[in-house]
Amino acid sequence: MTAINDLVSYEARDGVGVVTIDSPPVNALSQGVRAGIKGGIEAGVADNNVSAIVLTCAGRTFIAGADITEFGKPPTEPGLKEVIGIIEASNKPVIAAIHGTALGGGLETALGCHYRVAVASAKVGLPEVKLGLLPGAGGTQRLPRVVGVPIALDLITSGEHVPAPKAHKLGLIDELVDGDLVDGAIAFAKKIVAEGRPLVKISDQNDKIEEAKKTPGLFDEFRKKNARRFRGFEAPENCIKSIEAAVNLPFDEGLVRERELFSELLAGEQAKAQQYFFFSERQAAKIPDVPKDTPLIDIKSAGVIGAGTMGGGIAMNFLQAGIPVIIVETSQEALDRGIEIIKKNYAATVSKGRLSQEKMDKYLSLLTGTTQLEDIKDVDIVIEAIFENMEVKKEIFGKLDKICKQGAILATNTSTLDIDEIGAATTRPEYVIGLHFFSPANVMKLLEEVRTQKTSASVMATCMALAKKIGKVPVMVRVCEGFTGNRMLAKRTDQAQKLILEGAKIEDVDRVLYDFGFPMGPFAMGDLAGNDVSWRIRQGKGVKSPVADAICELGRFGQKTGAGYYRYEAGSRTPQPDPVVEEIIEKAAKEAGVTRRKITDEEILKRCIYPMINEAAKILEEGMATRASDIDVIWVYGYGWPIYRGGPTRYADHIGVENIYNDMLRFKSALGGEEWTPAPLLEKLAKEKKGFKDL
Ligand code: T1G
Repeated sequence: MTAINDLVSYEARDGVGVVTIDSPPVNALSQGVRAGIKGGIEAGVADNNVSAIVLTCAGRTFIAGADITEFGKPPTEPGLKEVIGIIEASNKPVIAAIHGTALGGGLETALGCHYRVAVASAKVGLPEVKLGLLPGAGGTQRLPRVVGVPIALDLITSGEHVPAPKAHKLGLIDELVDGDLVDGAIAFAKKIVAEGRPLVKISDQNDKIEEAKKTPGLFDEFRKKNARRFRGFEAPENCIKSIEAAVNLPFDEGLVRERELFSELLAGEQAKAQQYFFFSERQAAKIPDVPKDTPLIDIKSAGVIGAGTMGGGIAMNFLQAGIPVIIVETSQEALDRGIEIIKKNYAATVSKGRLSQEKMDKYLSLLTGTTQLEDIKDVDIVIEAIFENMEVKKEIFGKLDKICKQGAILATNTSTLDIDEIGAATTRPEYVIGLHFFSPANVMKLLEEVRTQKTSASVMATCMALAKKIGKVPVMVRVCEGFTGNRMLAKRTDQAQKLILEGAKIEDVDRVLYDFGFPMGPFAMGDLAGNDVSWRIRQGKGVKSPVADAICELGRFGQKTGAGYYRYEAGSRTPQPDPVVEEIIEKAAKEAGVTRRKITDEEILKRCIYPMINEAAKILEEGMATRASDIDVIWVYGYGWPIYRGGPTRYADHIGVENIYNDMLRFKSALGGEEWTPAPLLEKLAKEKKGFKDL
């Protein structure tokens, strides 16, 4: 074994040169790794004792991509394209041996090899688009030459990971290896040498390119078909353009065009925001006062209390992770209804071809319904998802405390109530935690985890790990009114209500936030989620909201009643402005003595977003969230904040905290209202000309 450098080694084994990369955690293509690969390949080419070369990785995975931590720094030699060129130019076959995830530059490196083998558990993909980029080392030129342009368009603009068996069918992987990967790769190398198989250079293969030339309209059709999905993003369009270059230009010119389109994205704000978000999401998993090696509680079964919309969605997450669920309702009728909704949700996914009937049956086989609370006595975790009422919750937690085995975690899905108070209703407050799912609970990725003063480190560590297991992104916050997400949402909601009283049209407020990048504006969202949900919460707190209350008093709960802030034609979900609501608003404005006026889009946007940012500063000052970036993760995954803007605090830094501070003072003098008093932290950052990133 020869060390090429401290990250890459070379060894001749049985007539085959084996180049091994060992650069934890994911063998990312740092400068050292690139230099090591170059040296290793050159060693193999020069070694007269070998007739082929295998490129493989130690540790958990094949190369997982370029080293994202190097982005934004001056490029260093050798560049990845140069390294891939050396591999492809080798006069001996180079075989990539893939395990784990060959992603981005990792797959591009493998595509520069003459052959690729993989274990069945491996996955391959070009996820650069998720970082606001495109595959910048030949991926947009080579992948279409292997799988064809239509599939390459899907894979590159989605960034999805392709399991090795499917990649094998697509021709991306030449052979699936059973047993030891390197042994299998060496055997494969010897086989192709013995058979005299050619050095397959993907860059020379043009049949799939010629195929694409027969349907020139395919690119614009793809654009139209995905317009909604790509809305607001810059990277997908550049991905498409780069693949178009693969069809319209010779390979080498296509590489040049790819680099131009890549560089455009790399220099842009969206790529910086999405790369920031990539690390923010991973940072959120770390809780400063919960050591990495904190012992976890083994979660083998779950109980869900309440089979309503939230309870059913929560149960589905566990079923899909293979965790049996006992779901409890107060009556057989409510239980049957809840389980029927779960079945319908799965059946709908099966009918769309996104879930097999076999998997649906498997999930449902793990579900047990009961009206007897005692039946959950042996589960490892209970998630309560019942009516948002403190007395009801305290009563149920008192019962759970008596029924559930010692060591079981007792979680509540409450979105507004004090979890310290709920925990105090038990003799095990250290096992009580908030697991705040977002509706629809089986779809939204965010899981806002709420620690009380007493929640133990082990329970927190367990629930953070459990979140990942059930496909959620967890963020740990502390107990305050609305926790972190809804506490900030309340500020946006408050401003939206004031804006329509003061003269902004409902559809204008929604349009401005939709154009900002949210999936929908606050009024359309209310109509979708049901305006009665927040109405009941306001009633519980004795809080008035003139327009929102007025429409609910008319039974205008939204889409489910055919009318809310908008009206909906029968069978349609398209919001239509409704003169009835305009009259309600004008009447409320008159009663409130508000003089209505034209309000600009700019004012709408700033008044909806800046109070949220101000609230984020208060949340951080109070220690309710650990990091500014945690708040960004909450808003991207919980509320659809456009990921290409990074999140509220990232956006604040982009706009400039000082500018936000000054605008708040202007709104304060123009509109009055405590919401325009800058938080002390916001003022401090502004005065010091700093941002949330400097915290
Ligand atoms: N660069 C640097 N660090 C990375 C990294 C990368 N590409 N990928 C992961 N890490 C770190 C991560 O921050 C974490 O660090 C640790 O590895 C474990 O990651 C030229 C330009 C591979 C599927 O987009 O999708 O190639 O927190 O917690 O859940 O065209 O990481 O432990 O200190 O996510 O098991 C394209 C990104 C890059 C893949 C593993 N590649 N990574 O997931 O572990 S751009 C990607 C992932 C590119 C070329 C272009 C995942 C994973 P720490 P983790 P995981």
